[in-house]
Order: sequence, then structure tokens, then C-alpha cells
Amino acid sequence: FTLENQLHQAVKNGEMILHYQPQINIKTGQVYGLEALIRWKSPQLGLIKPGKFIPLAEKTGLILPMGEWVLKTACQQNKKWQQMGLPPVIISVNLSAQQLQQPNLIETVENTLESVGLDPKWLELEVTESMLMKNITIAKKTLQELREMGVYISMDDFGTGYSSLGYLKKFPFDTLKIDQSFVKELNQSSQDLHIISAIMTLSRGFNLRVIAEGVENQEQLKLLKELNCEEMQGYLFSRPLSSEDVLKYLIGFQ
Ligand code: G
Ligand code: G
Ligand code: MN
Ligand code: NA
Repeated sequence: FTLENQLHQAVKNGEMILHYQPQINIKTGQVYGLEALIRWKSPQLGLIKPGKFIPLAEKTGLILPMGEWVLKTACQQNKKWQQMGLPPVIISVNLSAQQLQQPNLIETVENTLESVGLDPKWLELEVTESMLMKNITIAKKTLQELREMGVYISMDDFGTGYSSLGYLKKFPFDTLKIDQSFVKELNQSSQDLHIISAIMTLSRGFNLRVIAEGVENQEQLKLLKELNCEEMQGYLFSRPLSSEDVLKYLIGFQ
């Protein structure tokens, strides 16, 4: 069996699972959202992270059924948590380049939300700059329509692409996710401080929410707070959790 074969079987056999990483608003102390992150639970190979199979799934087109499964599962799970009476959160789903190019993406999202019975305001879709670059006209139209539907759009890995600033003007984002690389070595004297400070200024001008990614320690938290960054995601708060562990986590937050 090639890895491609195994991957194909895995999707069919239901070996894909989602983990969810909390996004915290440190000002309100509430969980603002959860990012859905796919994992492959292979009986032979163990738990495999997406870096190992998403590129292959992209190449083979398998990313399309996989992406639909992710969207549906994440929305269903979010609906379930809401029905349990937990404080509602936004579920954040990573899109792939190919999904964004699909003319029927709007329909897929609309149908998924409808069949699950989830209000669009509890779904956020994450895109990266490199995905937008492939076809700017289609991407712009698609994102606009998704936004009109009431779904939030976030720019993932912000600051690492080639045209971050121009894209702020071109595309309708709600949220910027500051890439982990700027948070990683953040300290009192690092240049990253100035980069993040500039991102915060920009975000106010564009009326965007900002989430800092990869927050791992108290010093990063303190500096981000001083820069008025209110939302954070990272190991300091929680690793990506199984759906069972999210339940315990959310109950603990109430
Ligand atoms: O922990 P982490 O290894 O989960 O994620 C690695 C990368 O895989 C990240 O860049 C993330 O955006 C991507 N990723 C995680 N889940 C999904 C998914 O469901 N779909 C897509 N397209 N990418 C994902
Ligand atoms: O590319 P994207 O931002 O979608 O993917 C998020 C990735 O970052 C996932 O692989 C997730 O497991 C990982 N991640 C989340 N929090 C942290 C953290 O605090 N530190 C590090 N190093 N990685 C993190
Ligand atoms: Mn992401
Ligand atoms: Na990111």
C-alpha cells in the first residue's frame, strides 16, 4: 500500500478525527472559539498530524471530501455543545486552497449549516494568503459571499506571506491570526514586539479582531496584553483537545 492508498482508505473507514484548540479572550476570561484541527488516527501508524498528510490530500484531490467532512463534523460538534447548554463558541475551520477554488463552496457551507442547524455566526473559516493568491478574483467573490451569509473569515498565519498588507484592503476579513513565528521569540527587546504593535494598530484601522497564535508562556502573555491583544491561542492555555476533553474544559470554564 502506498501512503496515498492508505489515506484514501482512512477517509472511507472513518479514521479521521478532529481535535479542538481553545481561543481565549483574556479580557473577558471567556473561551471565544475553538480551532478544529484534523488528525489521522491510523490503526497501523498511530496518531498522524496534518502536516504529514494534508499536502498529499491536496495533491490527490482527497482534500475535497476530507474538507467537507471536517466542516460537517466541526459544525455538528459545535451544535452538540450548544444543545448541552454550554456557553456558545465560534468553531474555526481551516480551508484548503482547493476548497476555496471550488465554485460550490458557498453551497456546501450553506447546506452544511442548514442541515446541522447551526447559525452562521458560530462558524469561522480560516484562509491563508497563499490560498488567496491562486485566483484573487474567485477568492474575493467567494469570501464576500460567505461573509454575506454571516460566516466569519479569518486570515491565518498573518504576516508571513508576500502581500499581507495589500490583502487587508482587497479581502473582507473579520479576524487576523498573528503567526506563531512572531510570538515564539517575543520578549521585551525583540523586533517582534514592533511587528505585533504595528499589526495591532492596523487591526484597529481595519476594525479587525486579532488572535495571537502559539502563546506558550507568561512573558508572551504579558507583552501581548500590553499591546492590547485580547485574544490568544496556544499551549499556555491549552493544547488541541479531543471532543471529550473540550467538554470537560468548557464545563470547567462556566
Ligand atoms: O497541529 P497542527 O499540526 O494541527 O496543524 C498543522 C497544519 O495543518 C496547520 O497549518 C493547520 O492549518 C493545518 N490543518 C489542520 N487541520 C486542518 C483541516 O481540517 N484542513 C486543512 N485544510 N488544514 C488543516
Ligand atoms: O497553521 P495553523 O495556524 O492553522 O495551525 C496551528 C498549528 O499550531 C497546529 O499545528 C497547532 O497544533 C499548533 N500550535 C497551537 N498552539 C501552539 C503553541 O502554543 N506552540 C506551538 N509550537 N504550536 C502550537
Ligand atoms: Mn489555522
Ligand atoms: Na496560523
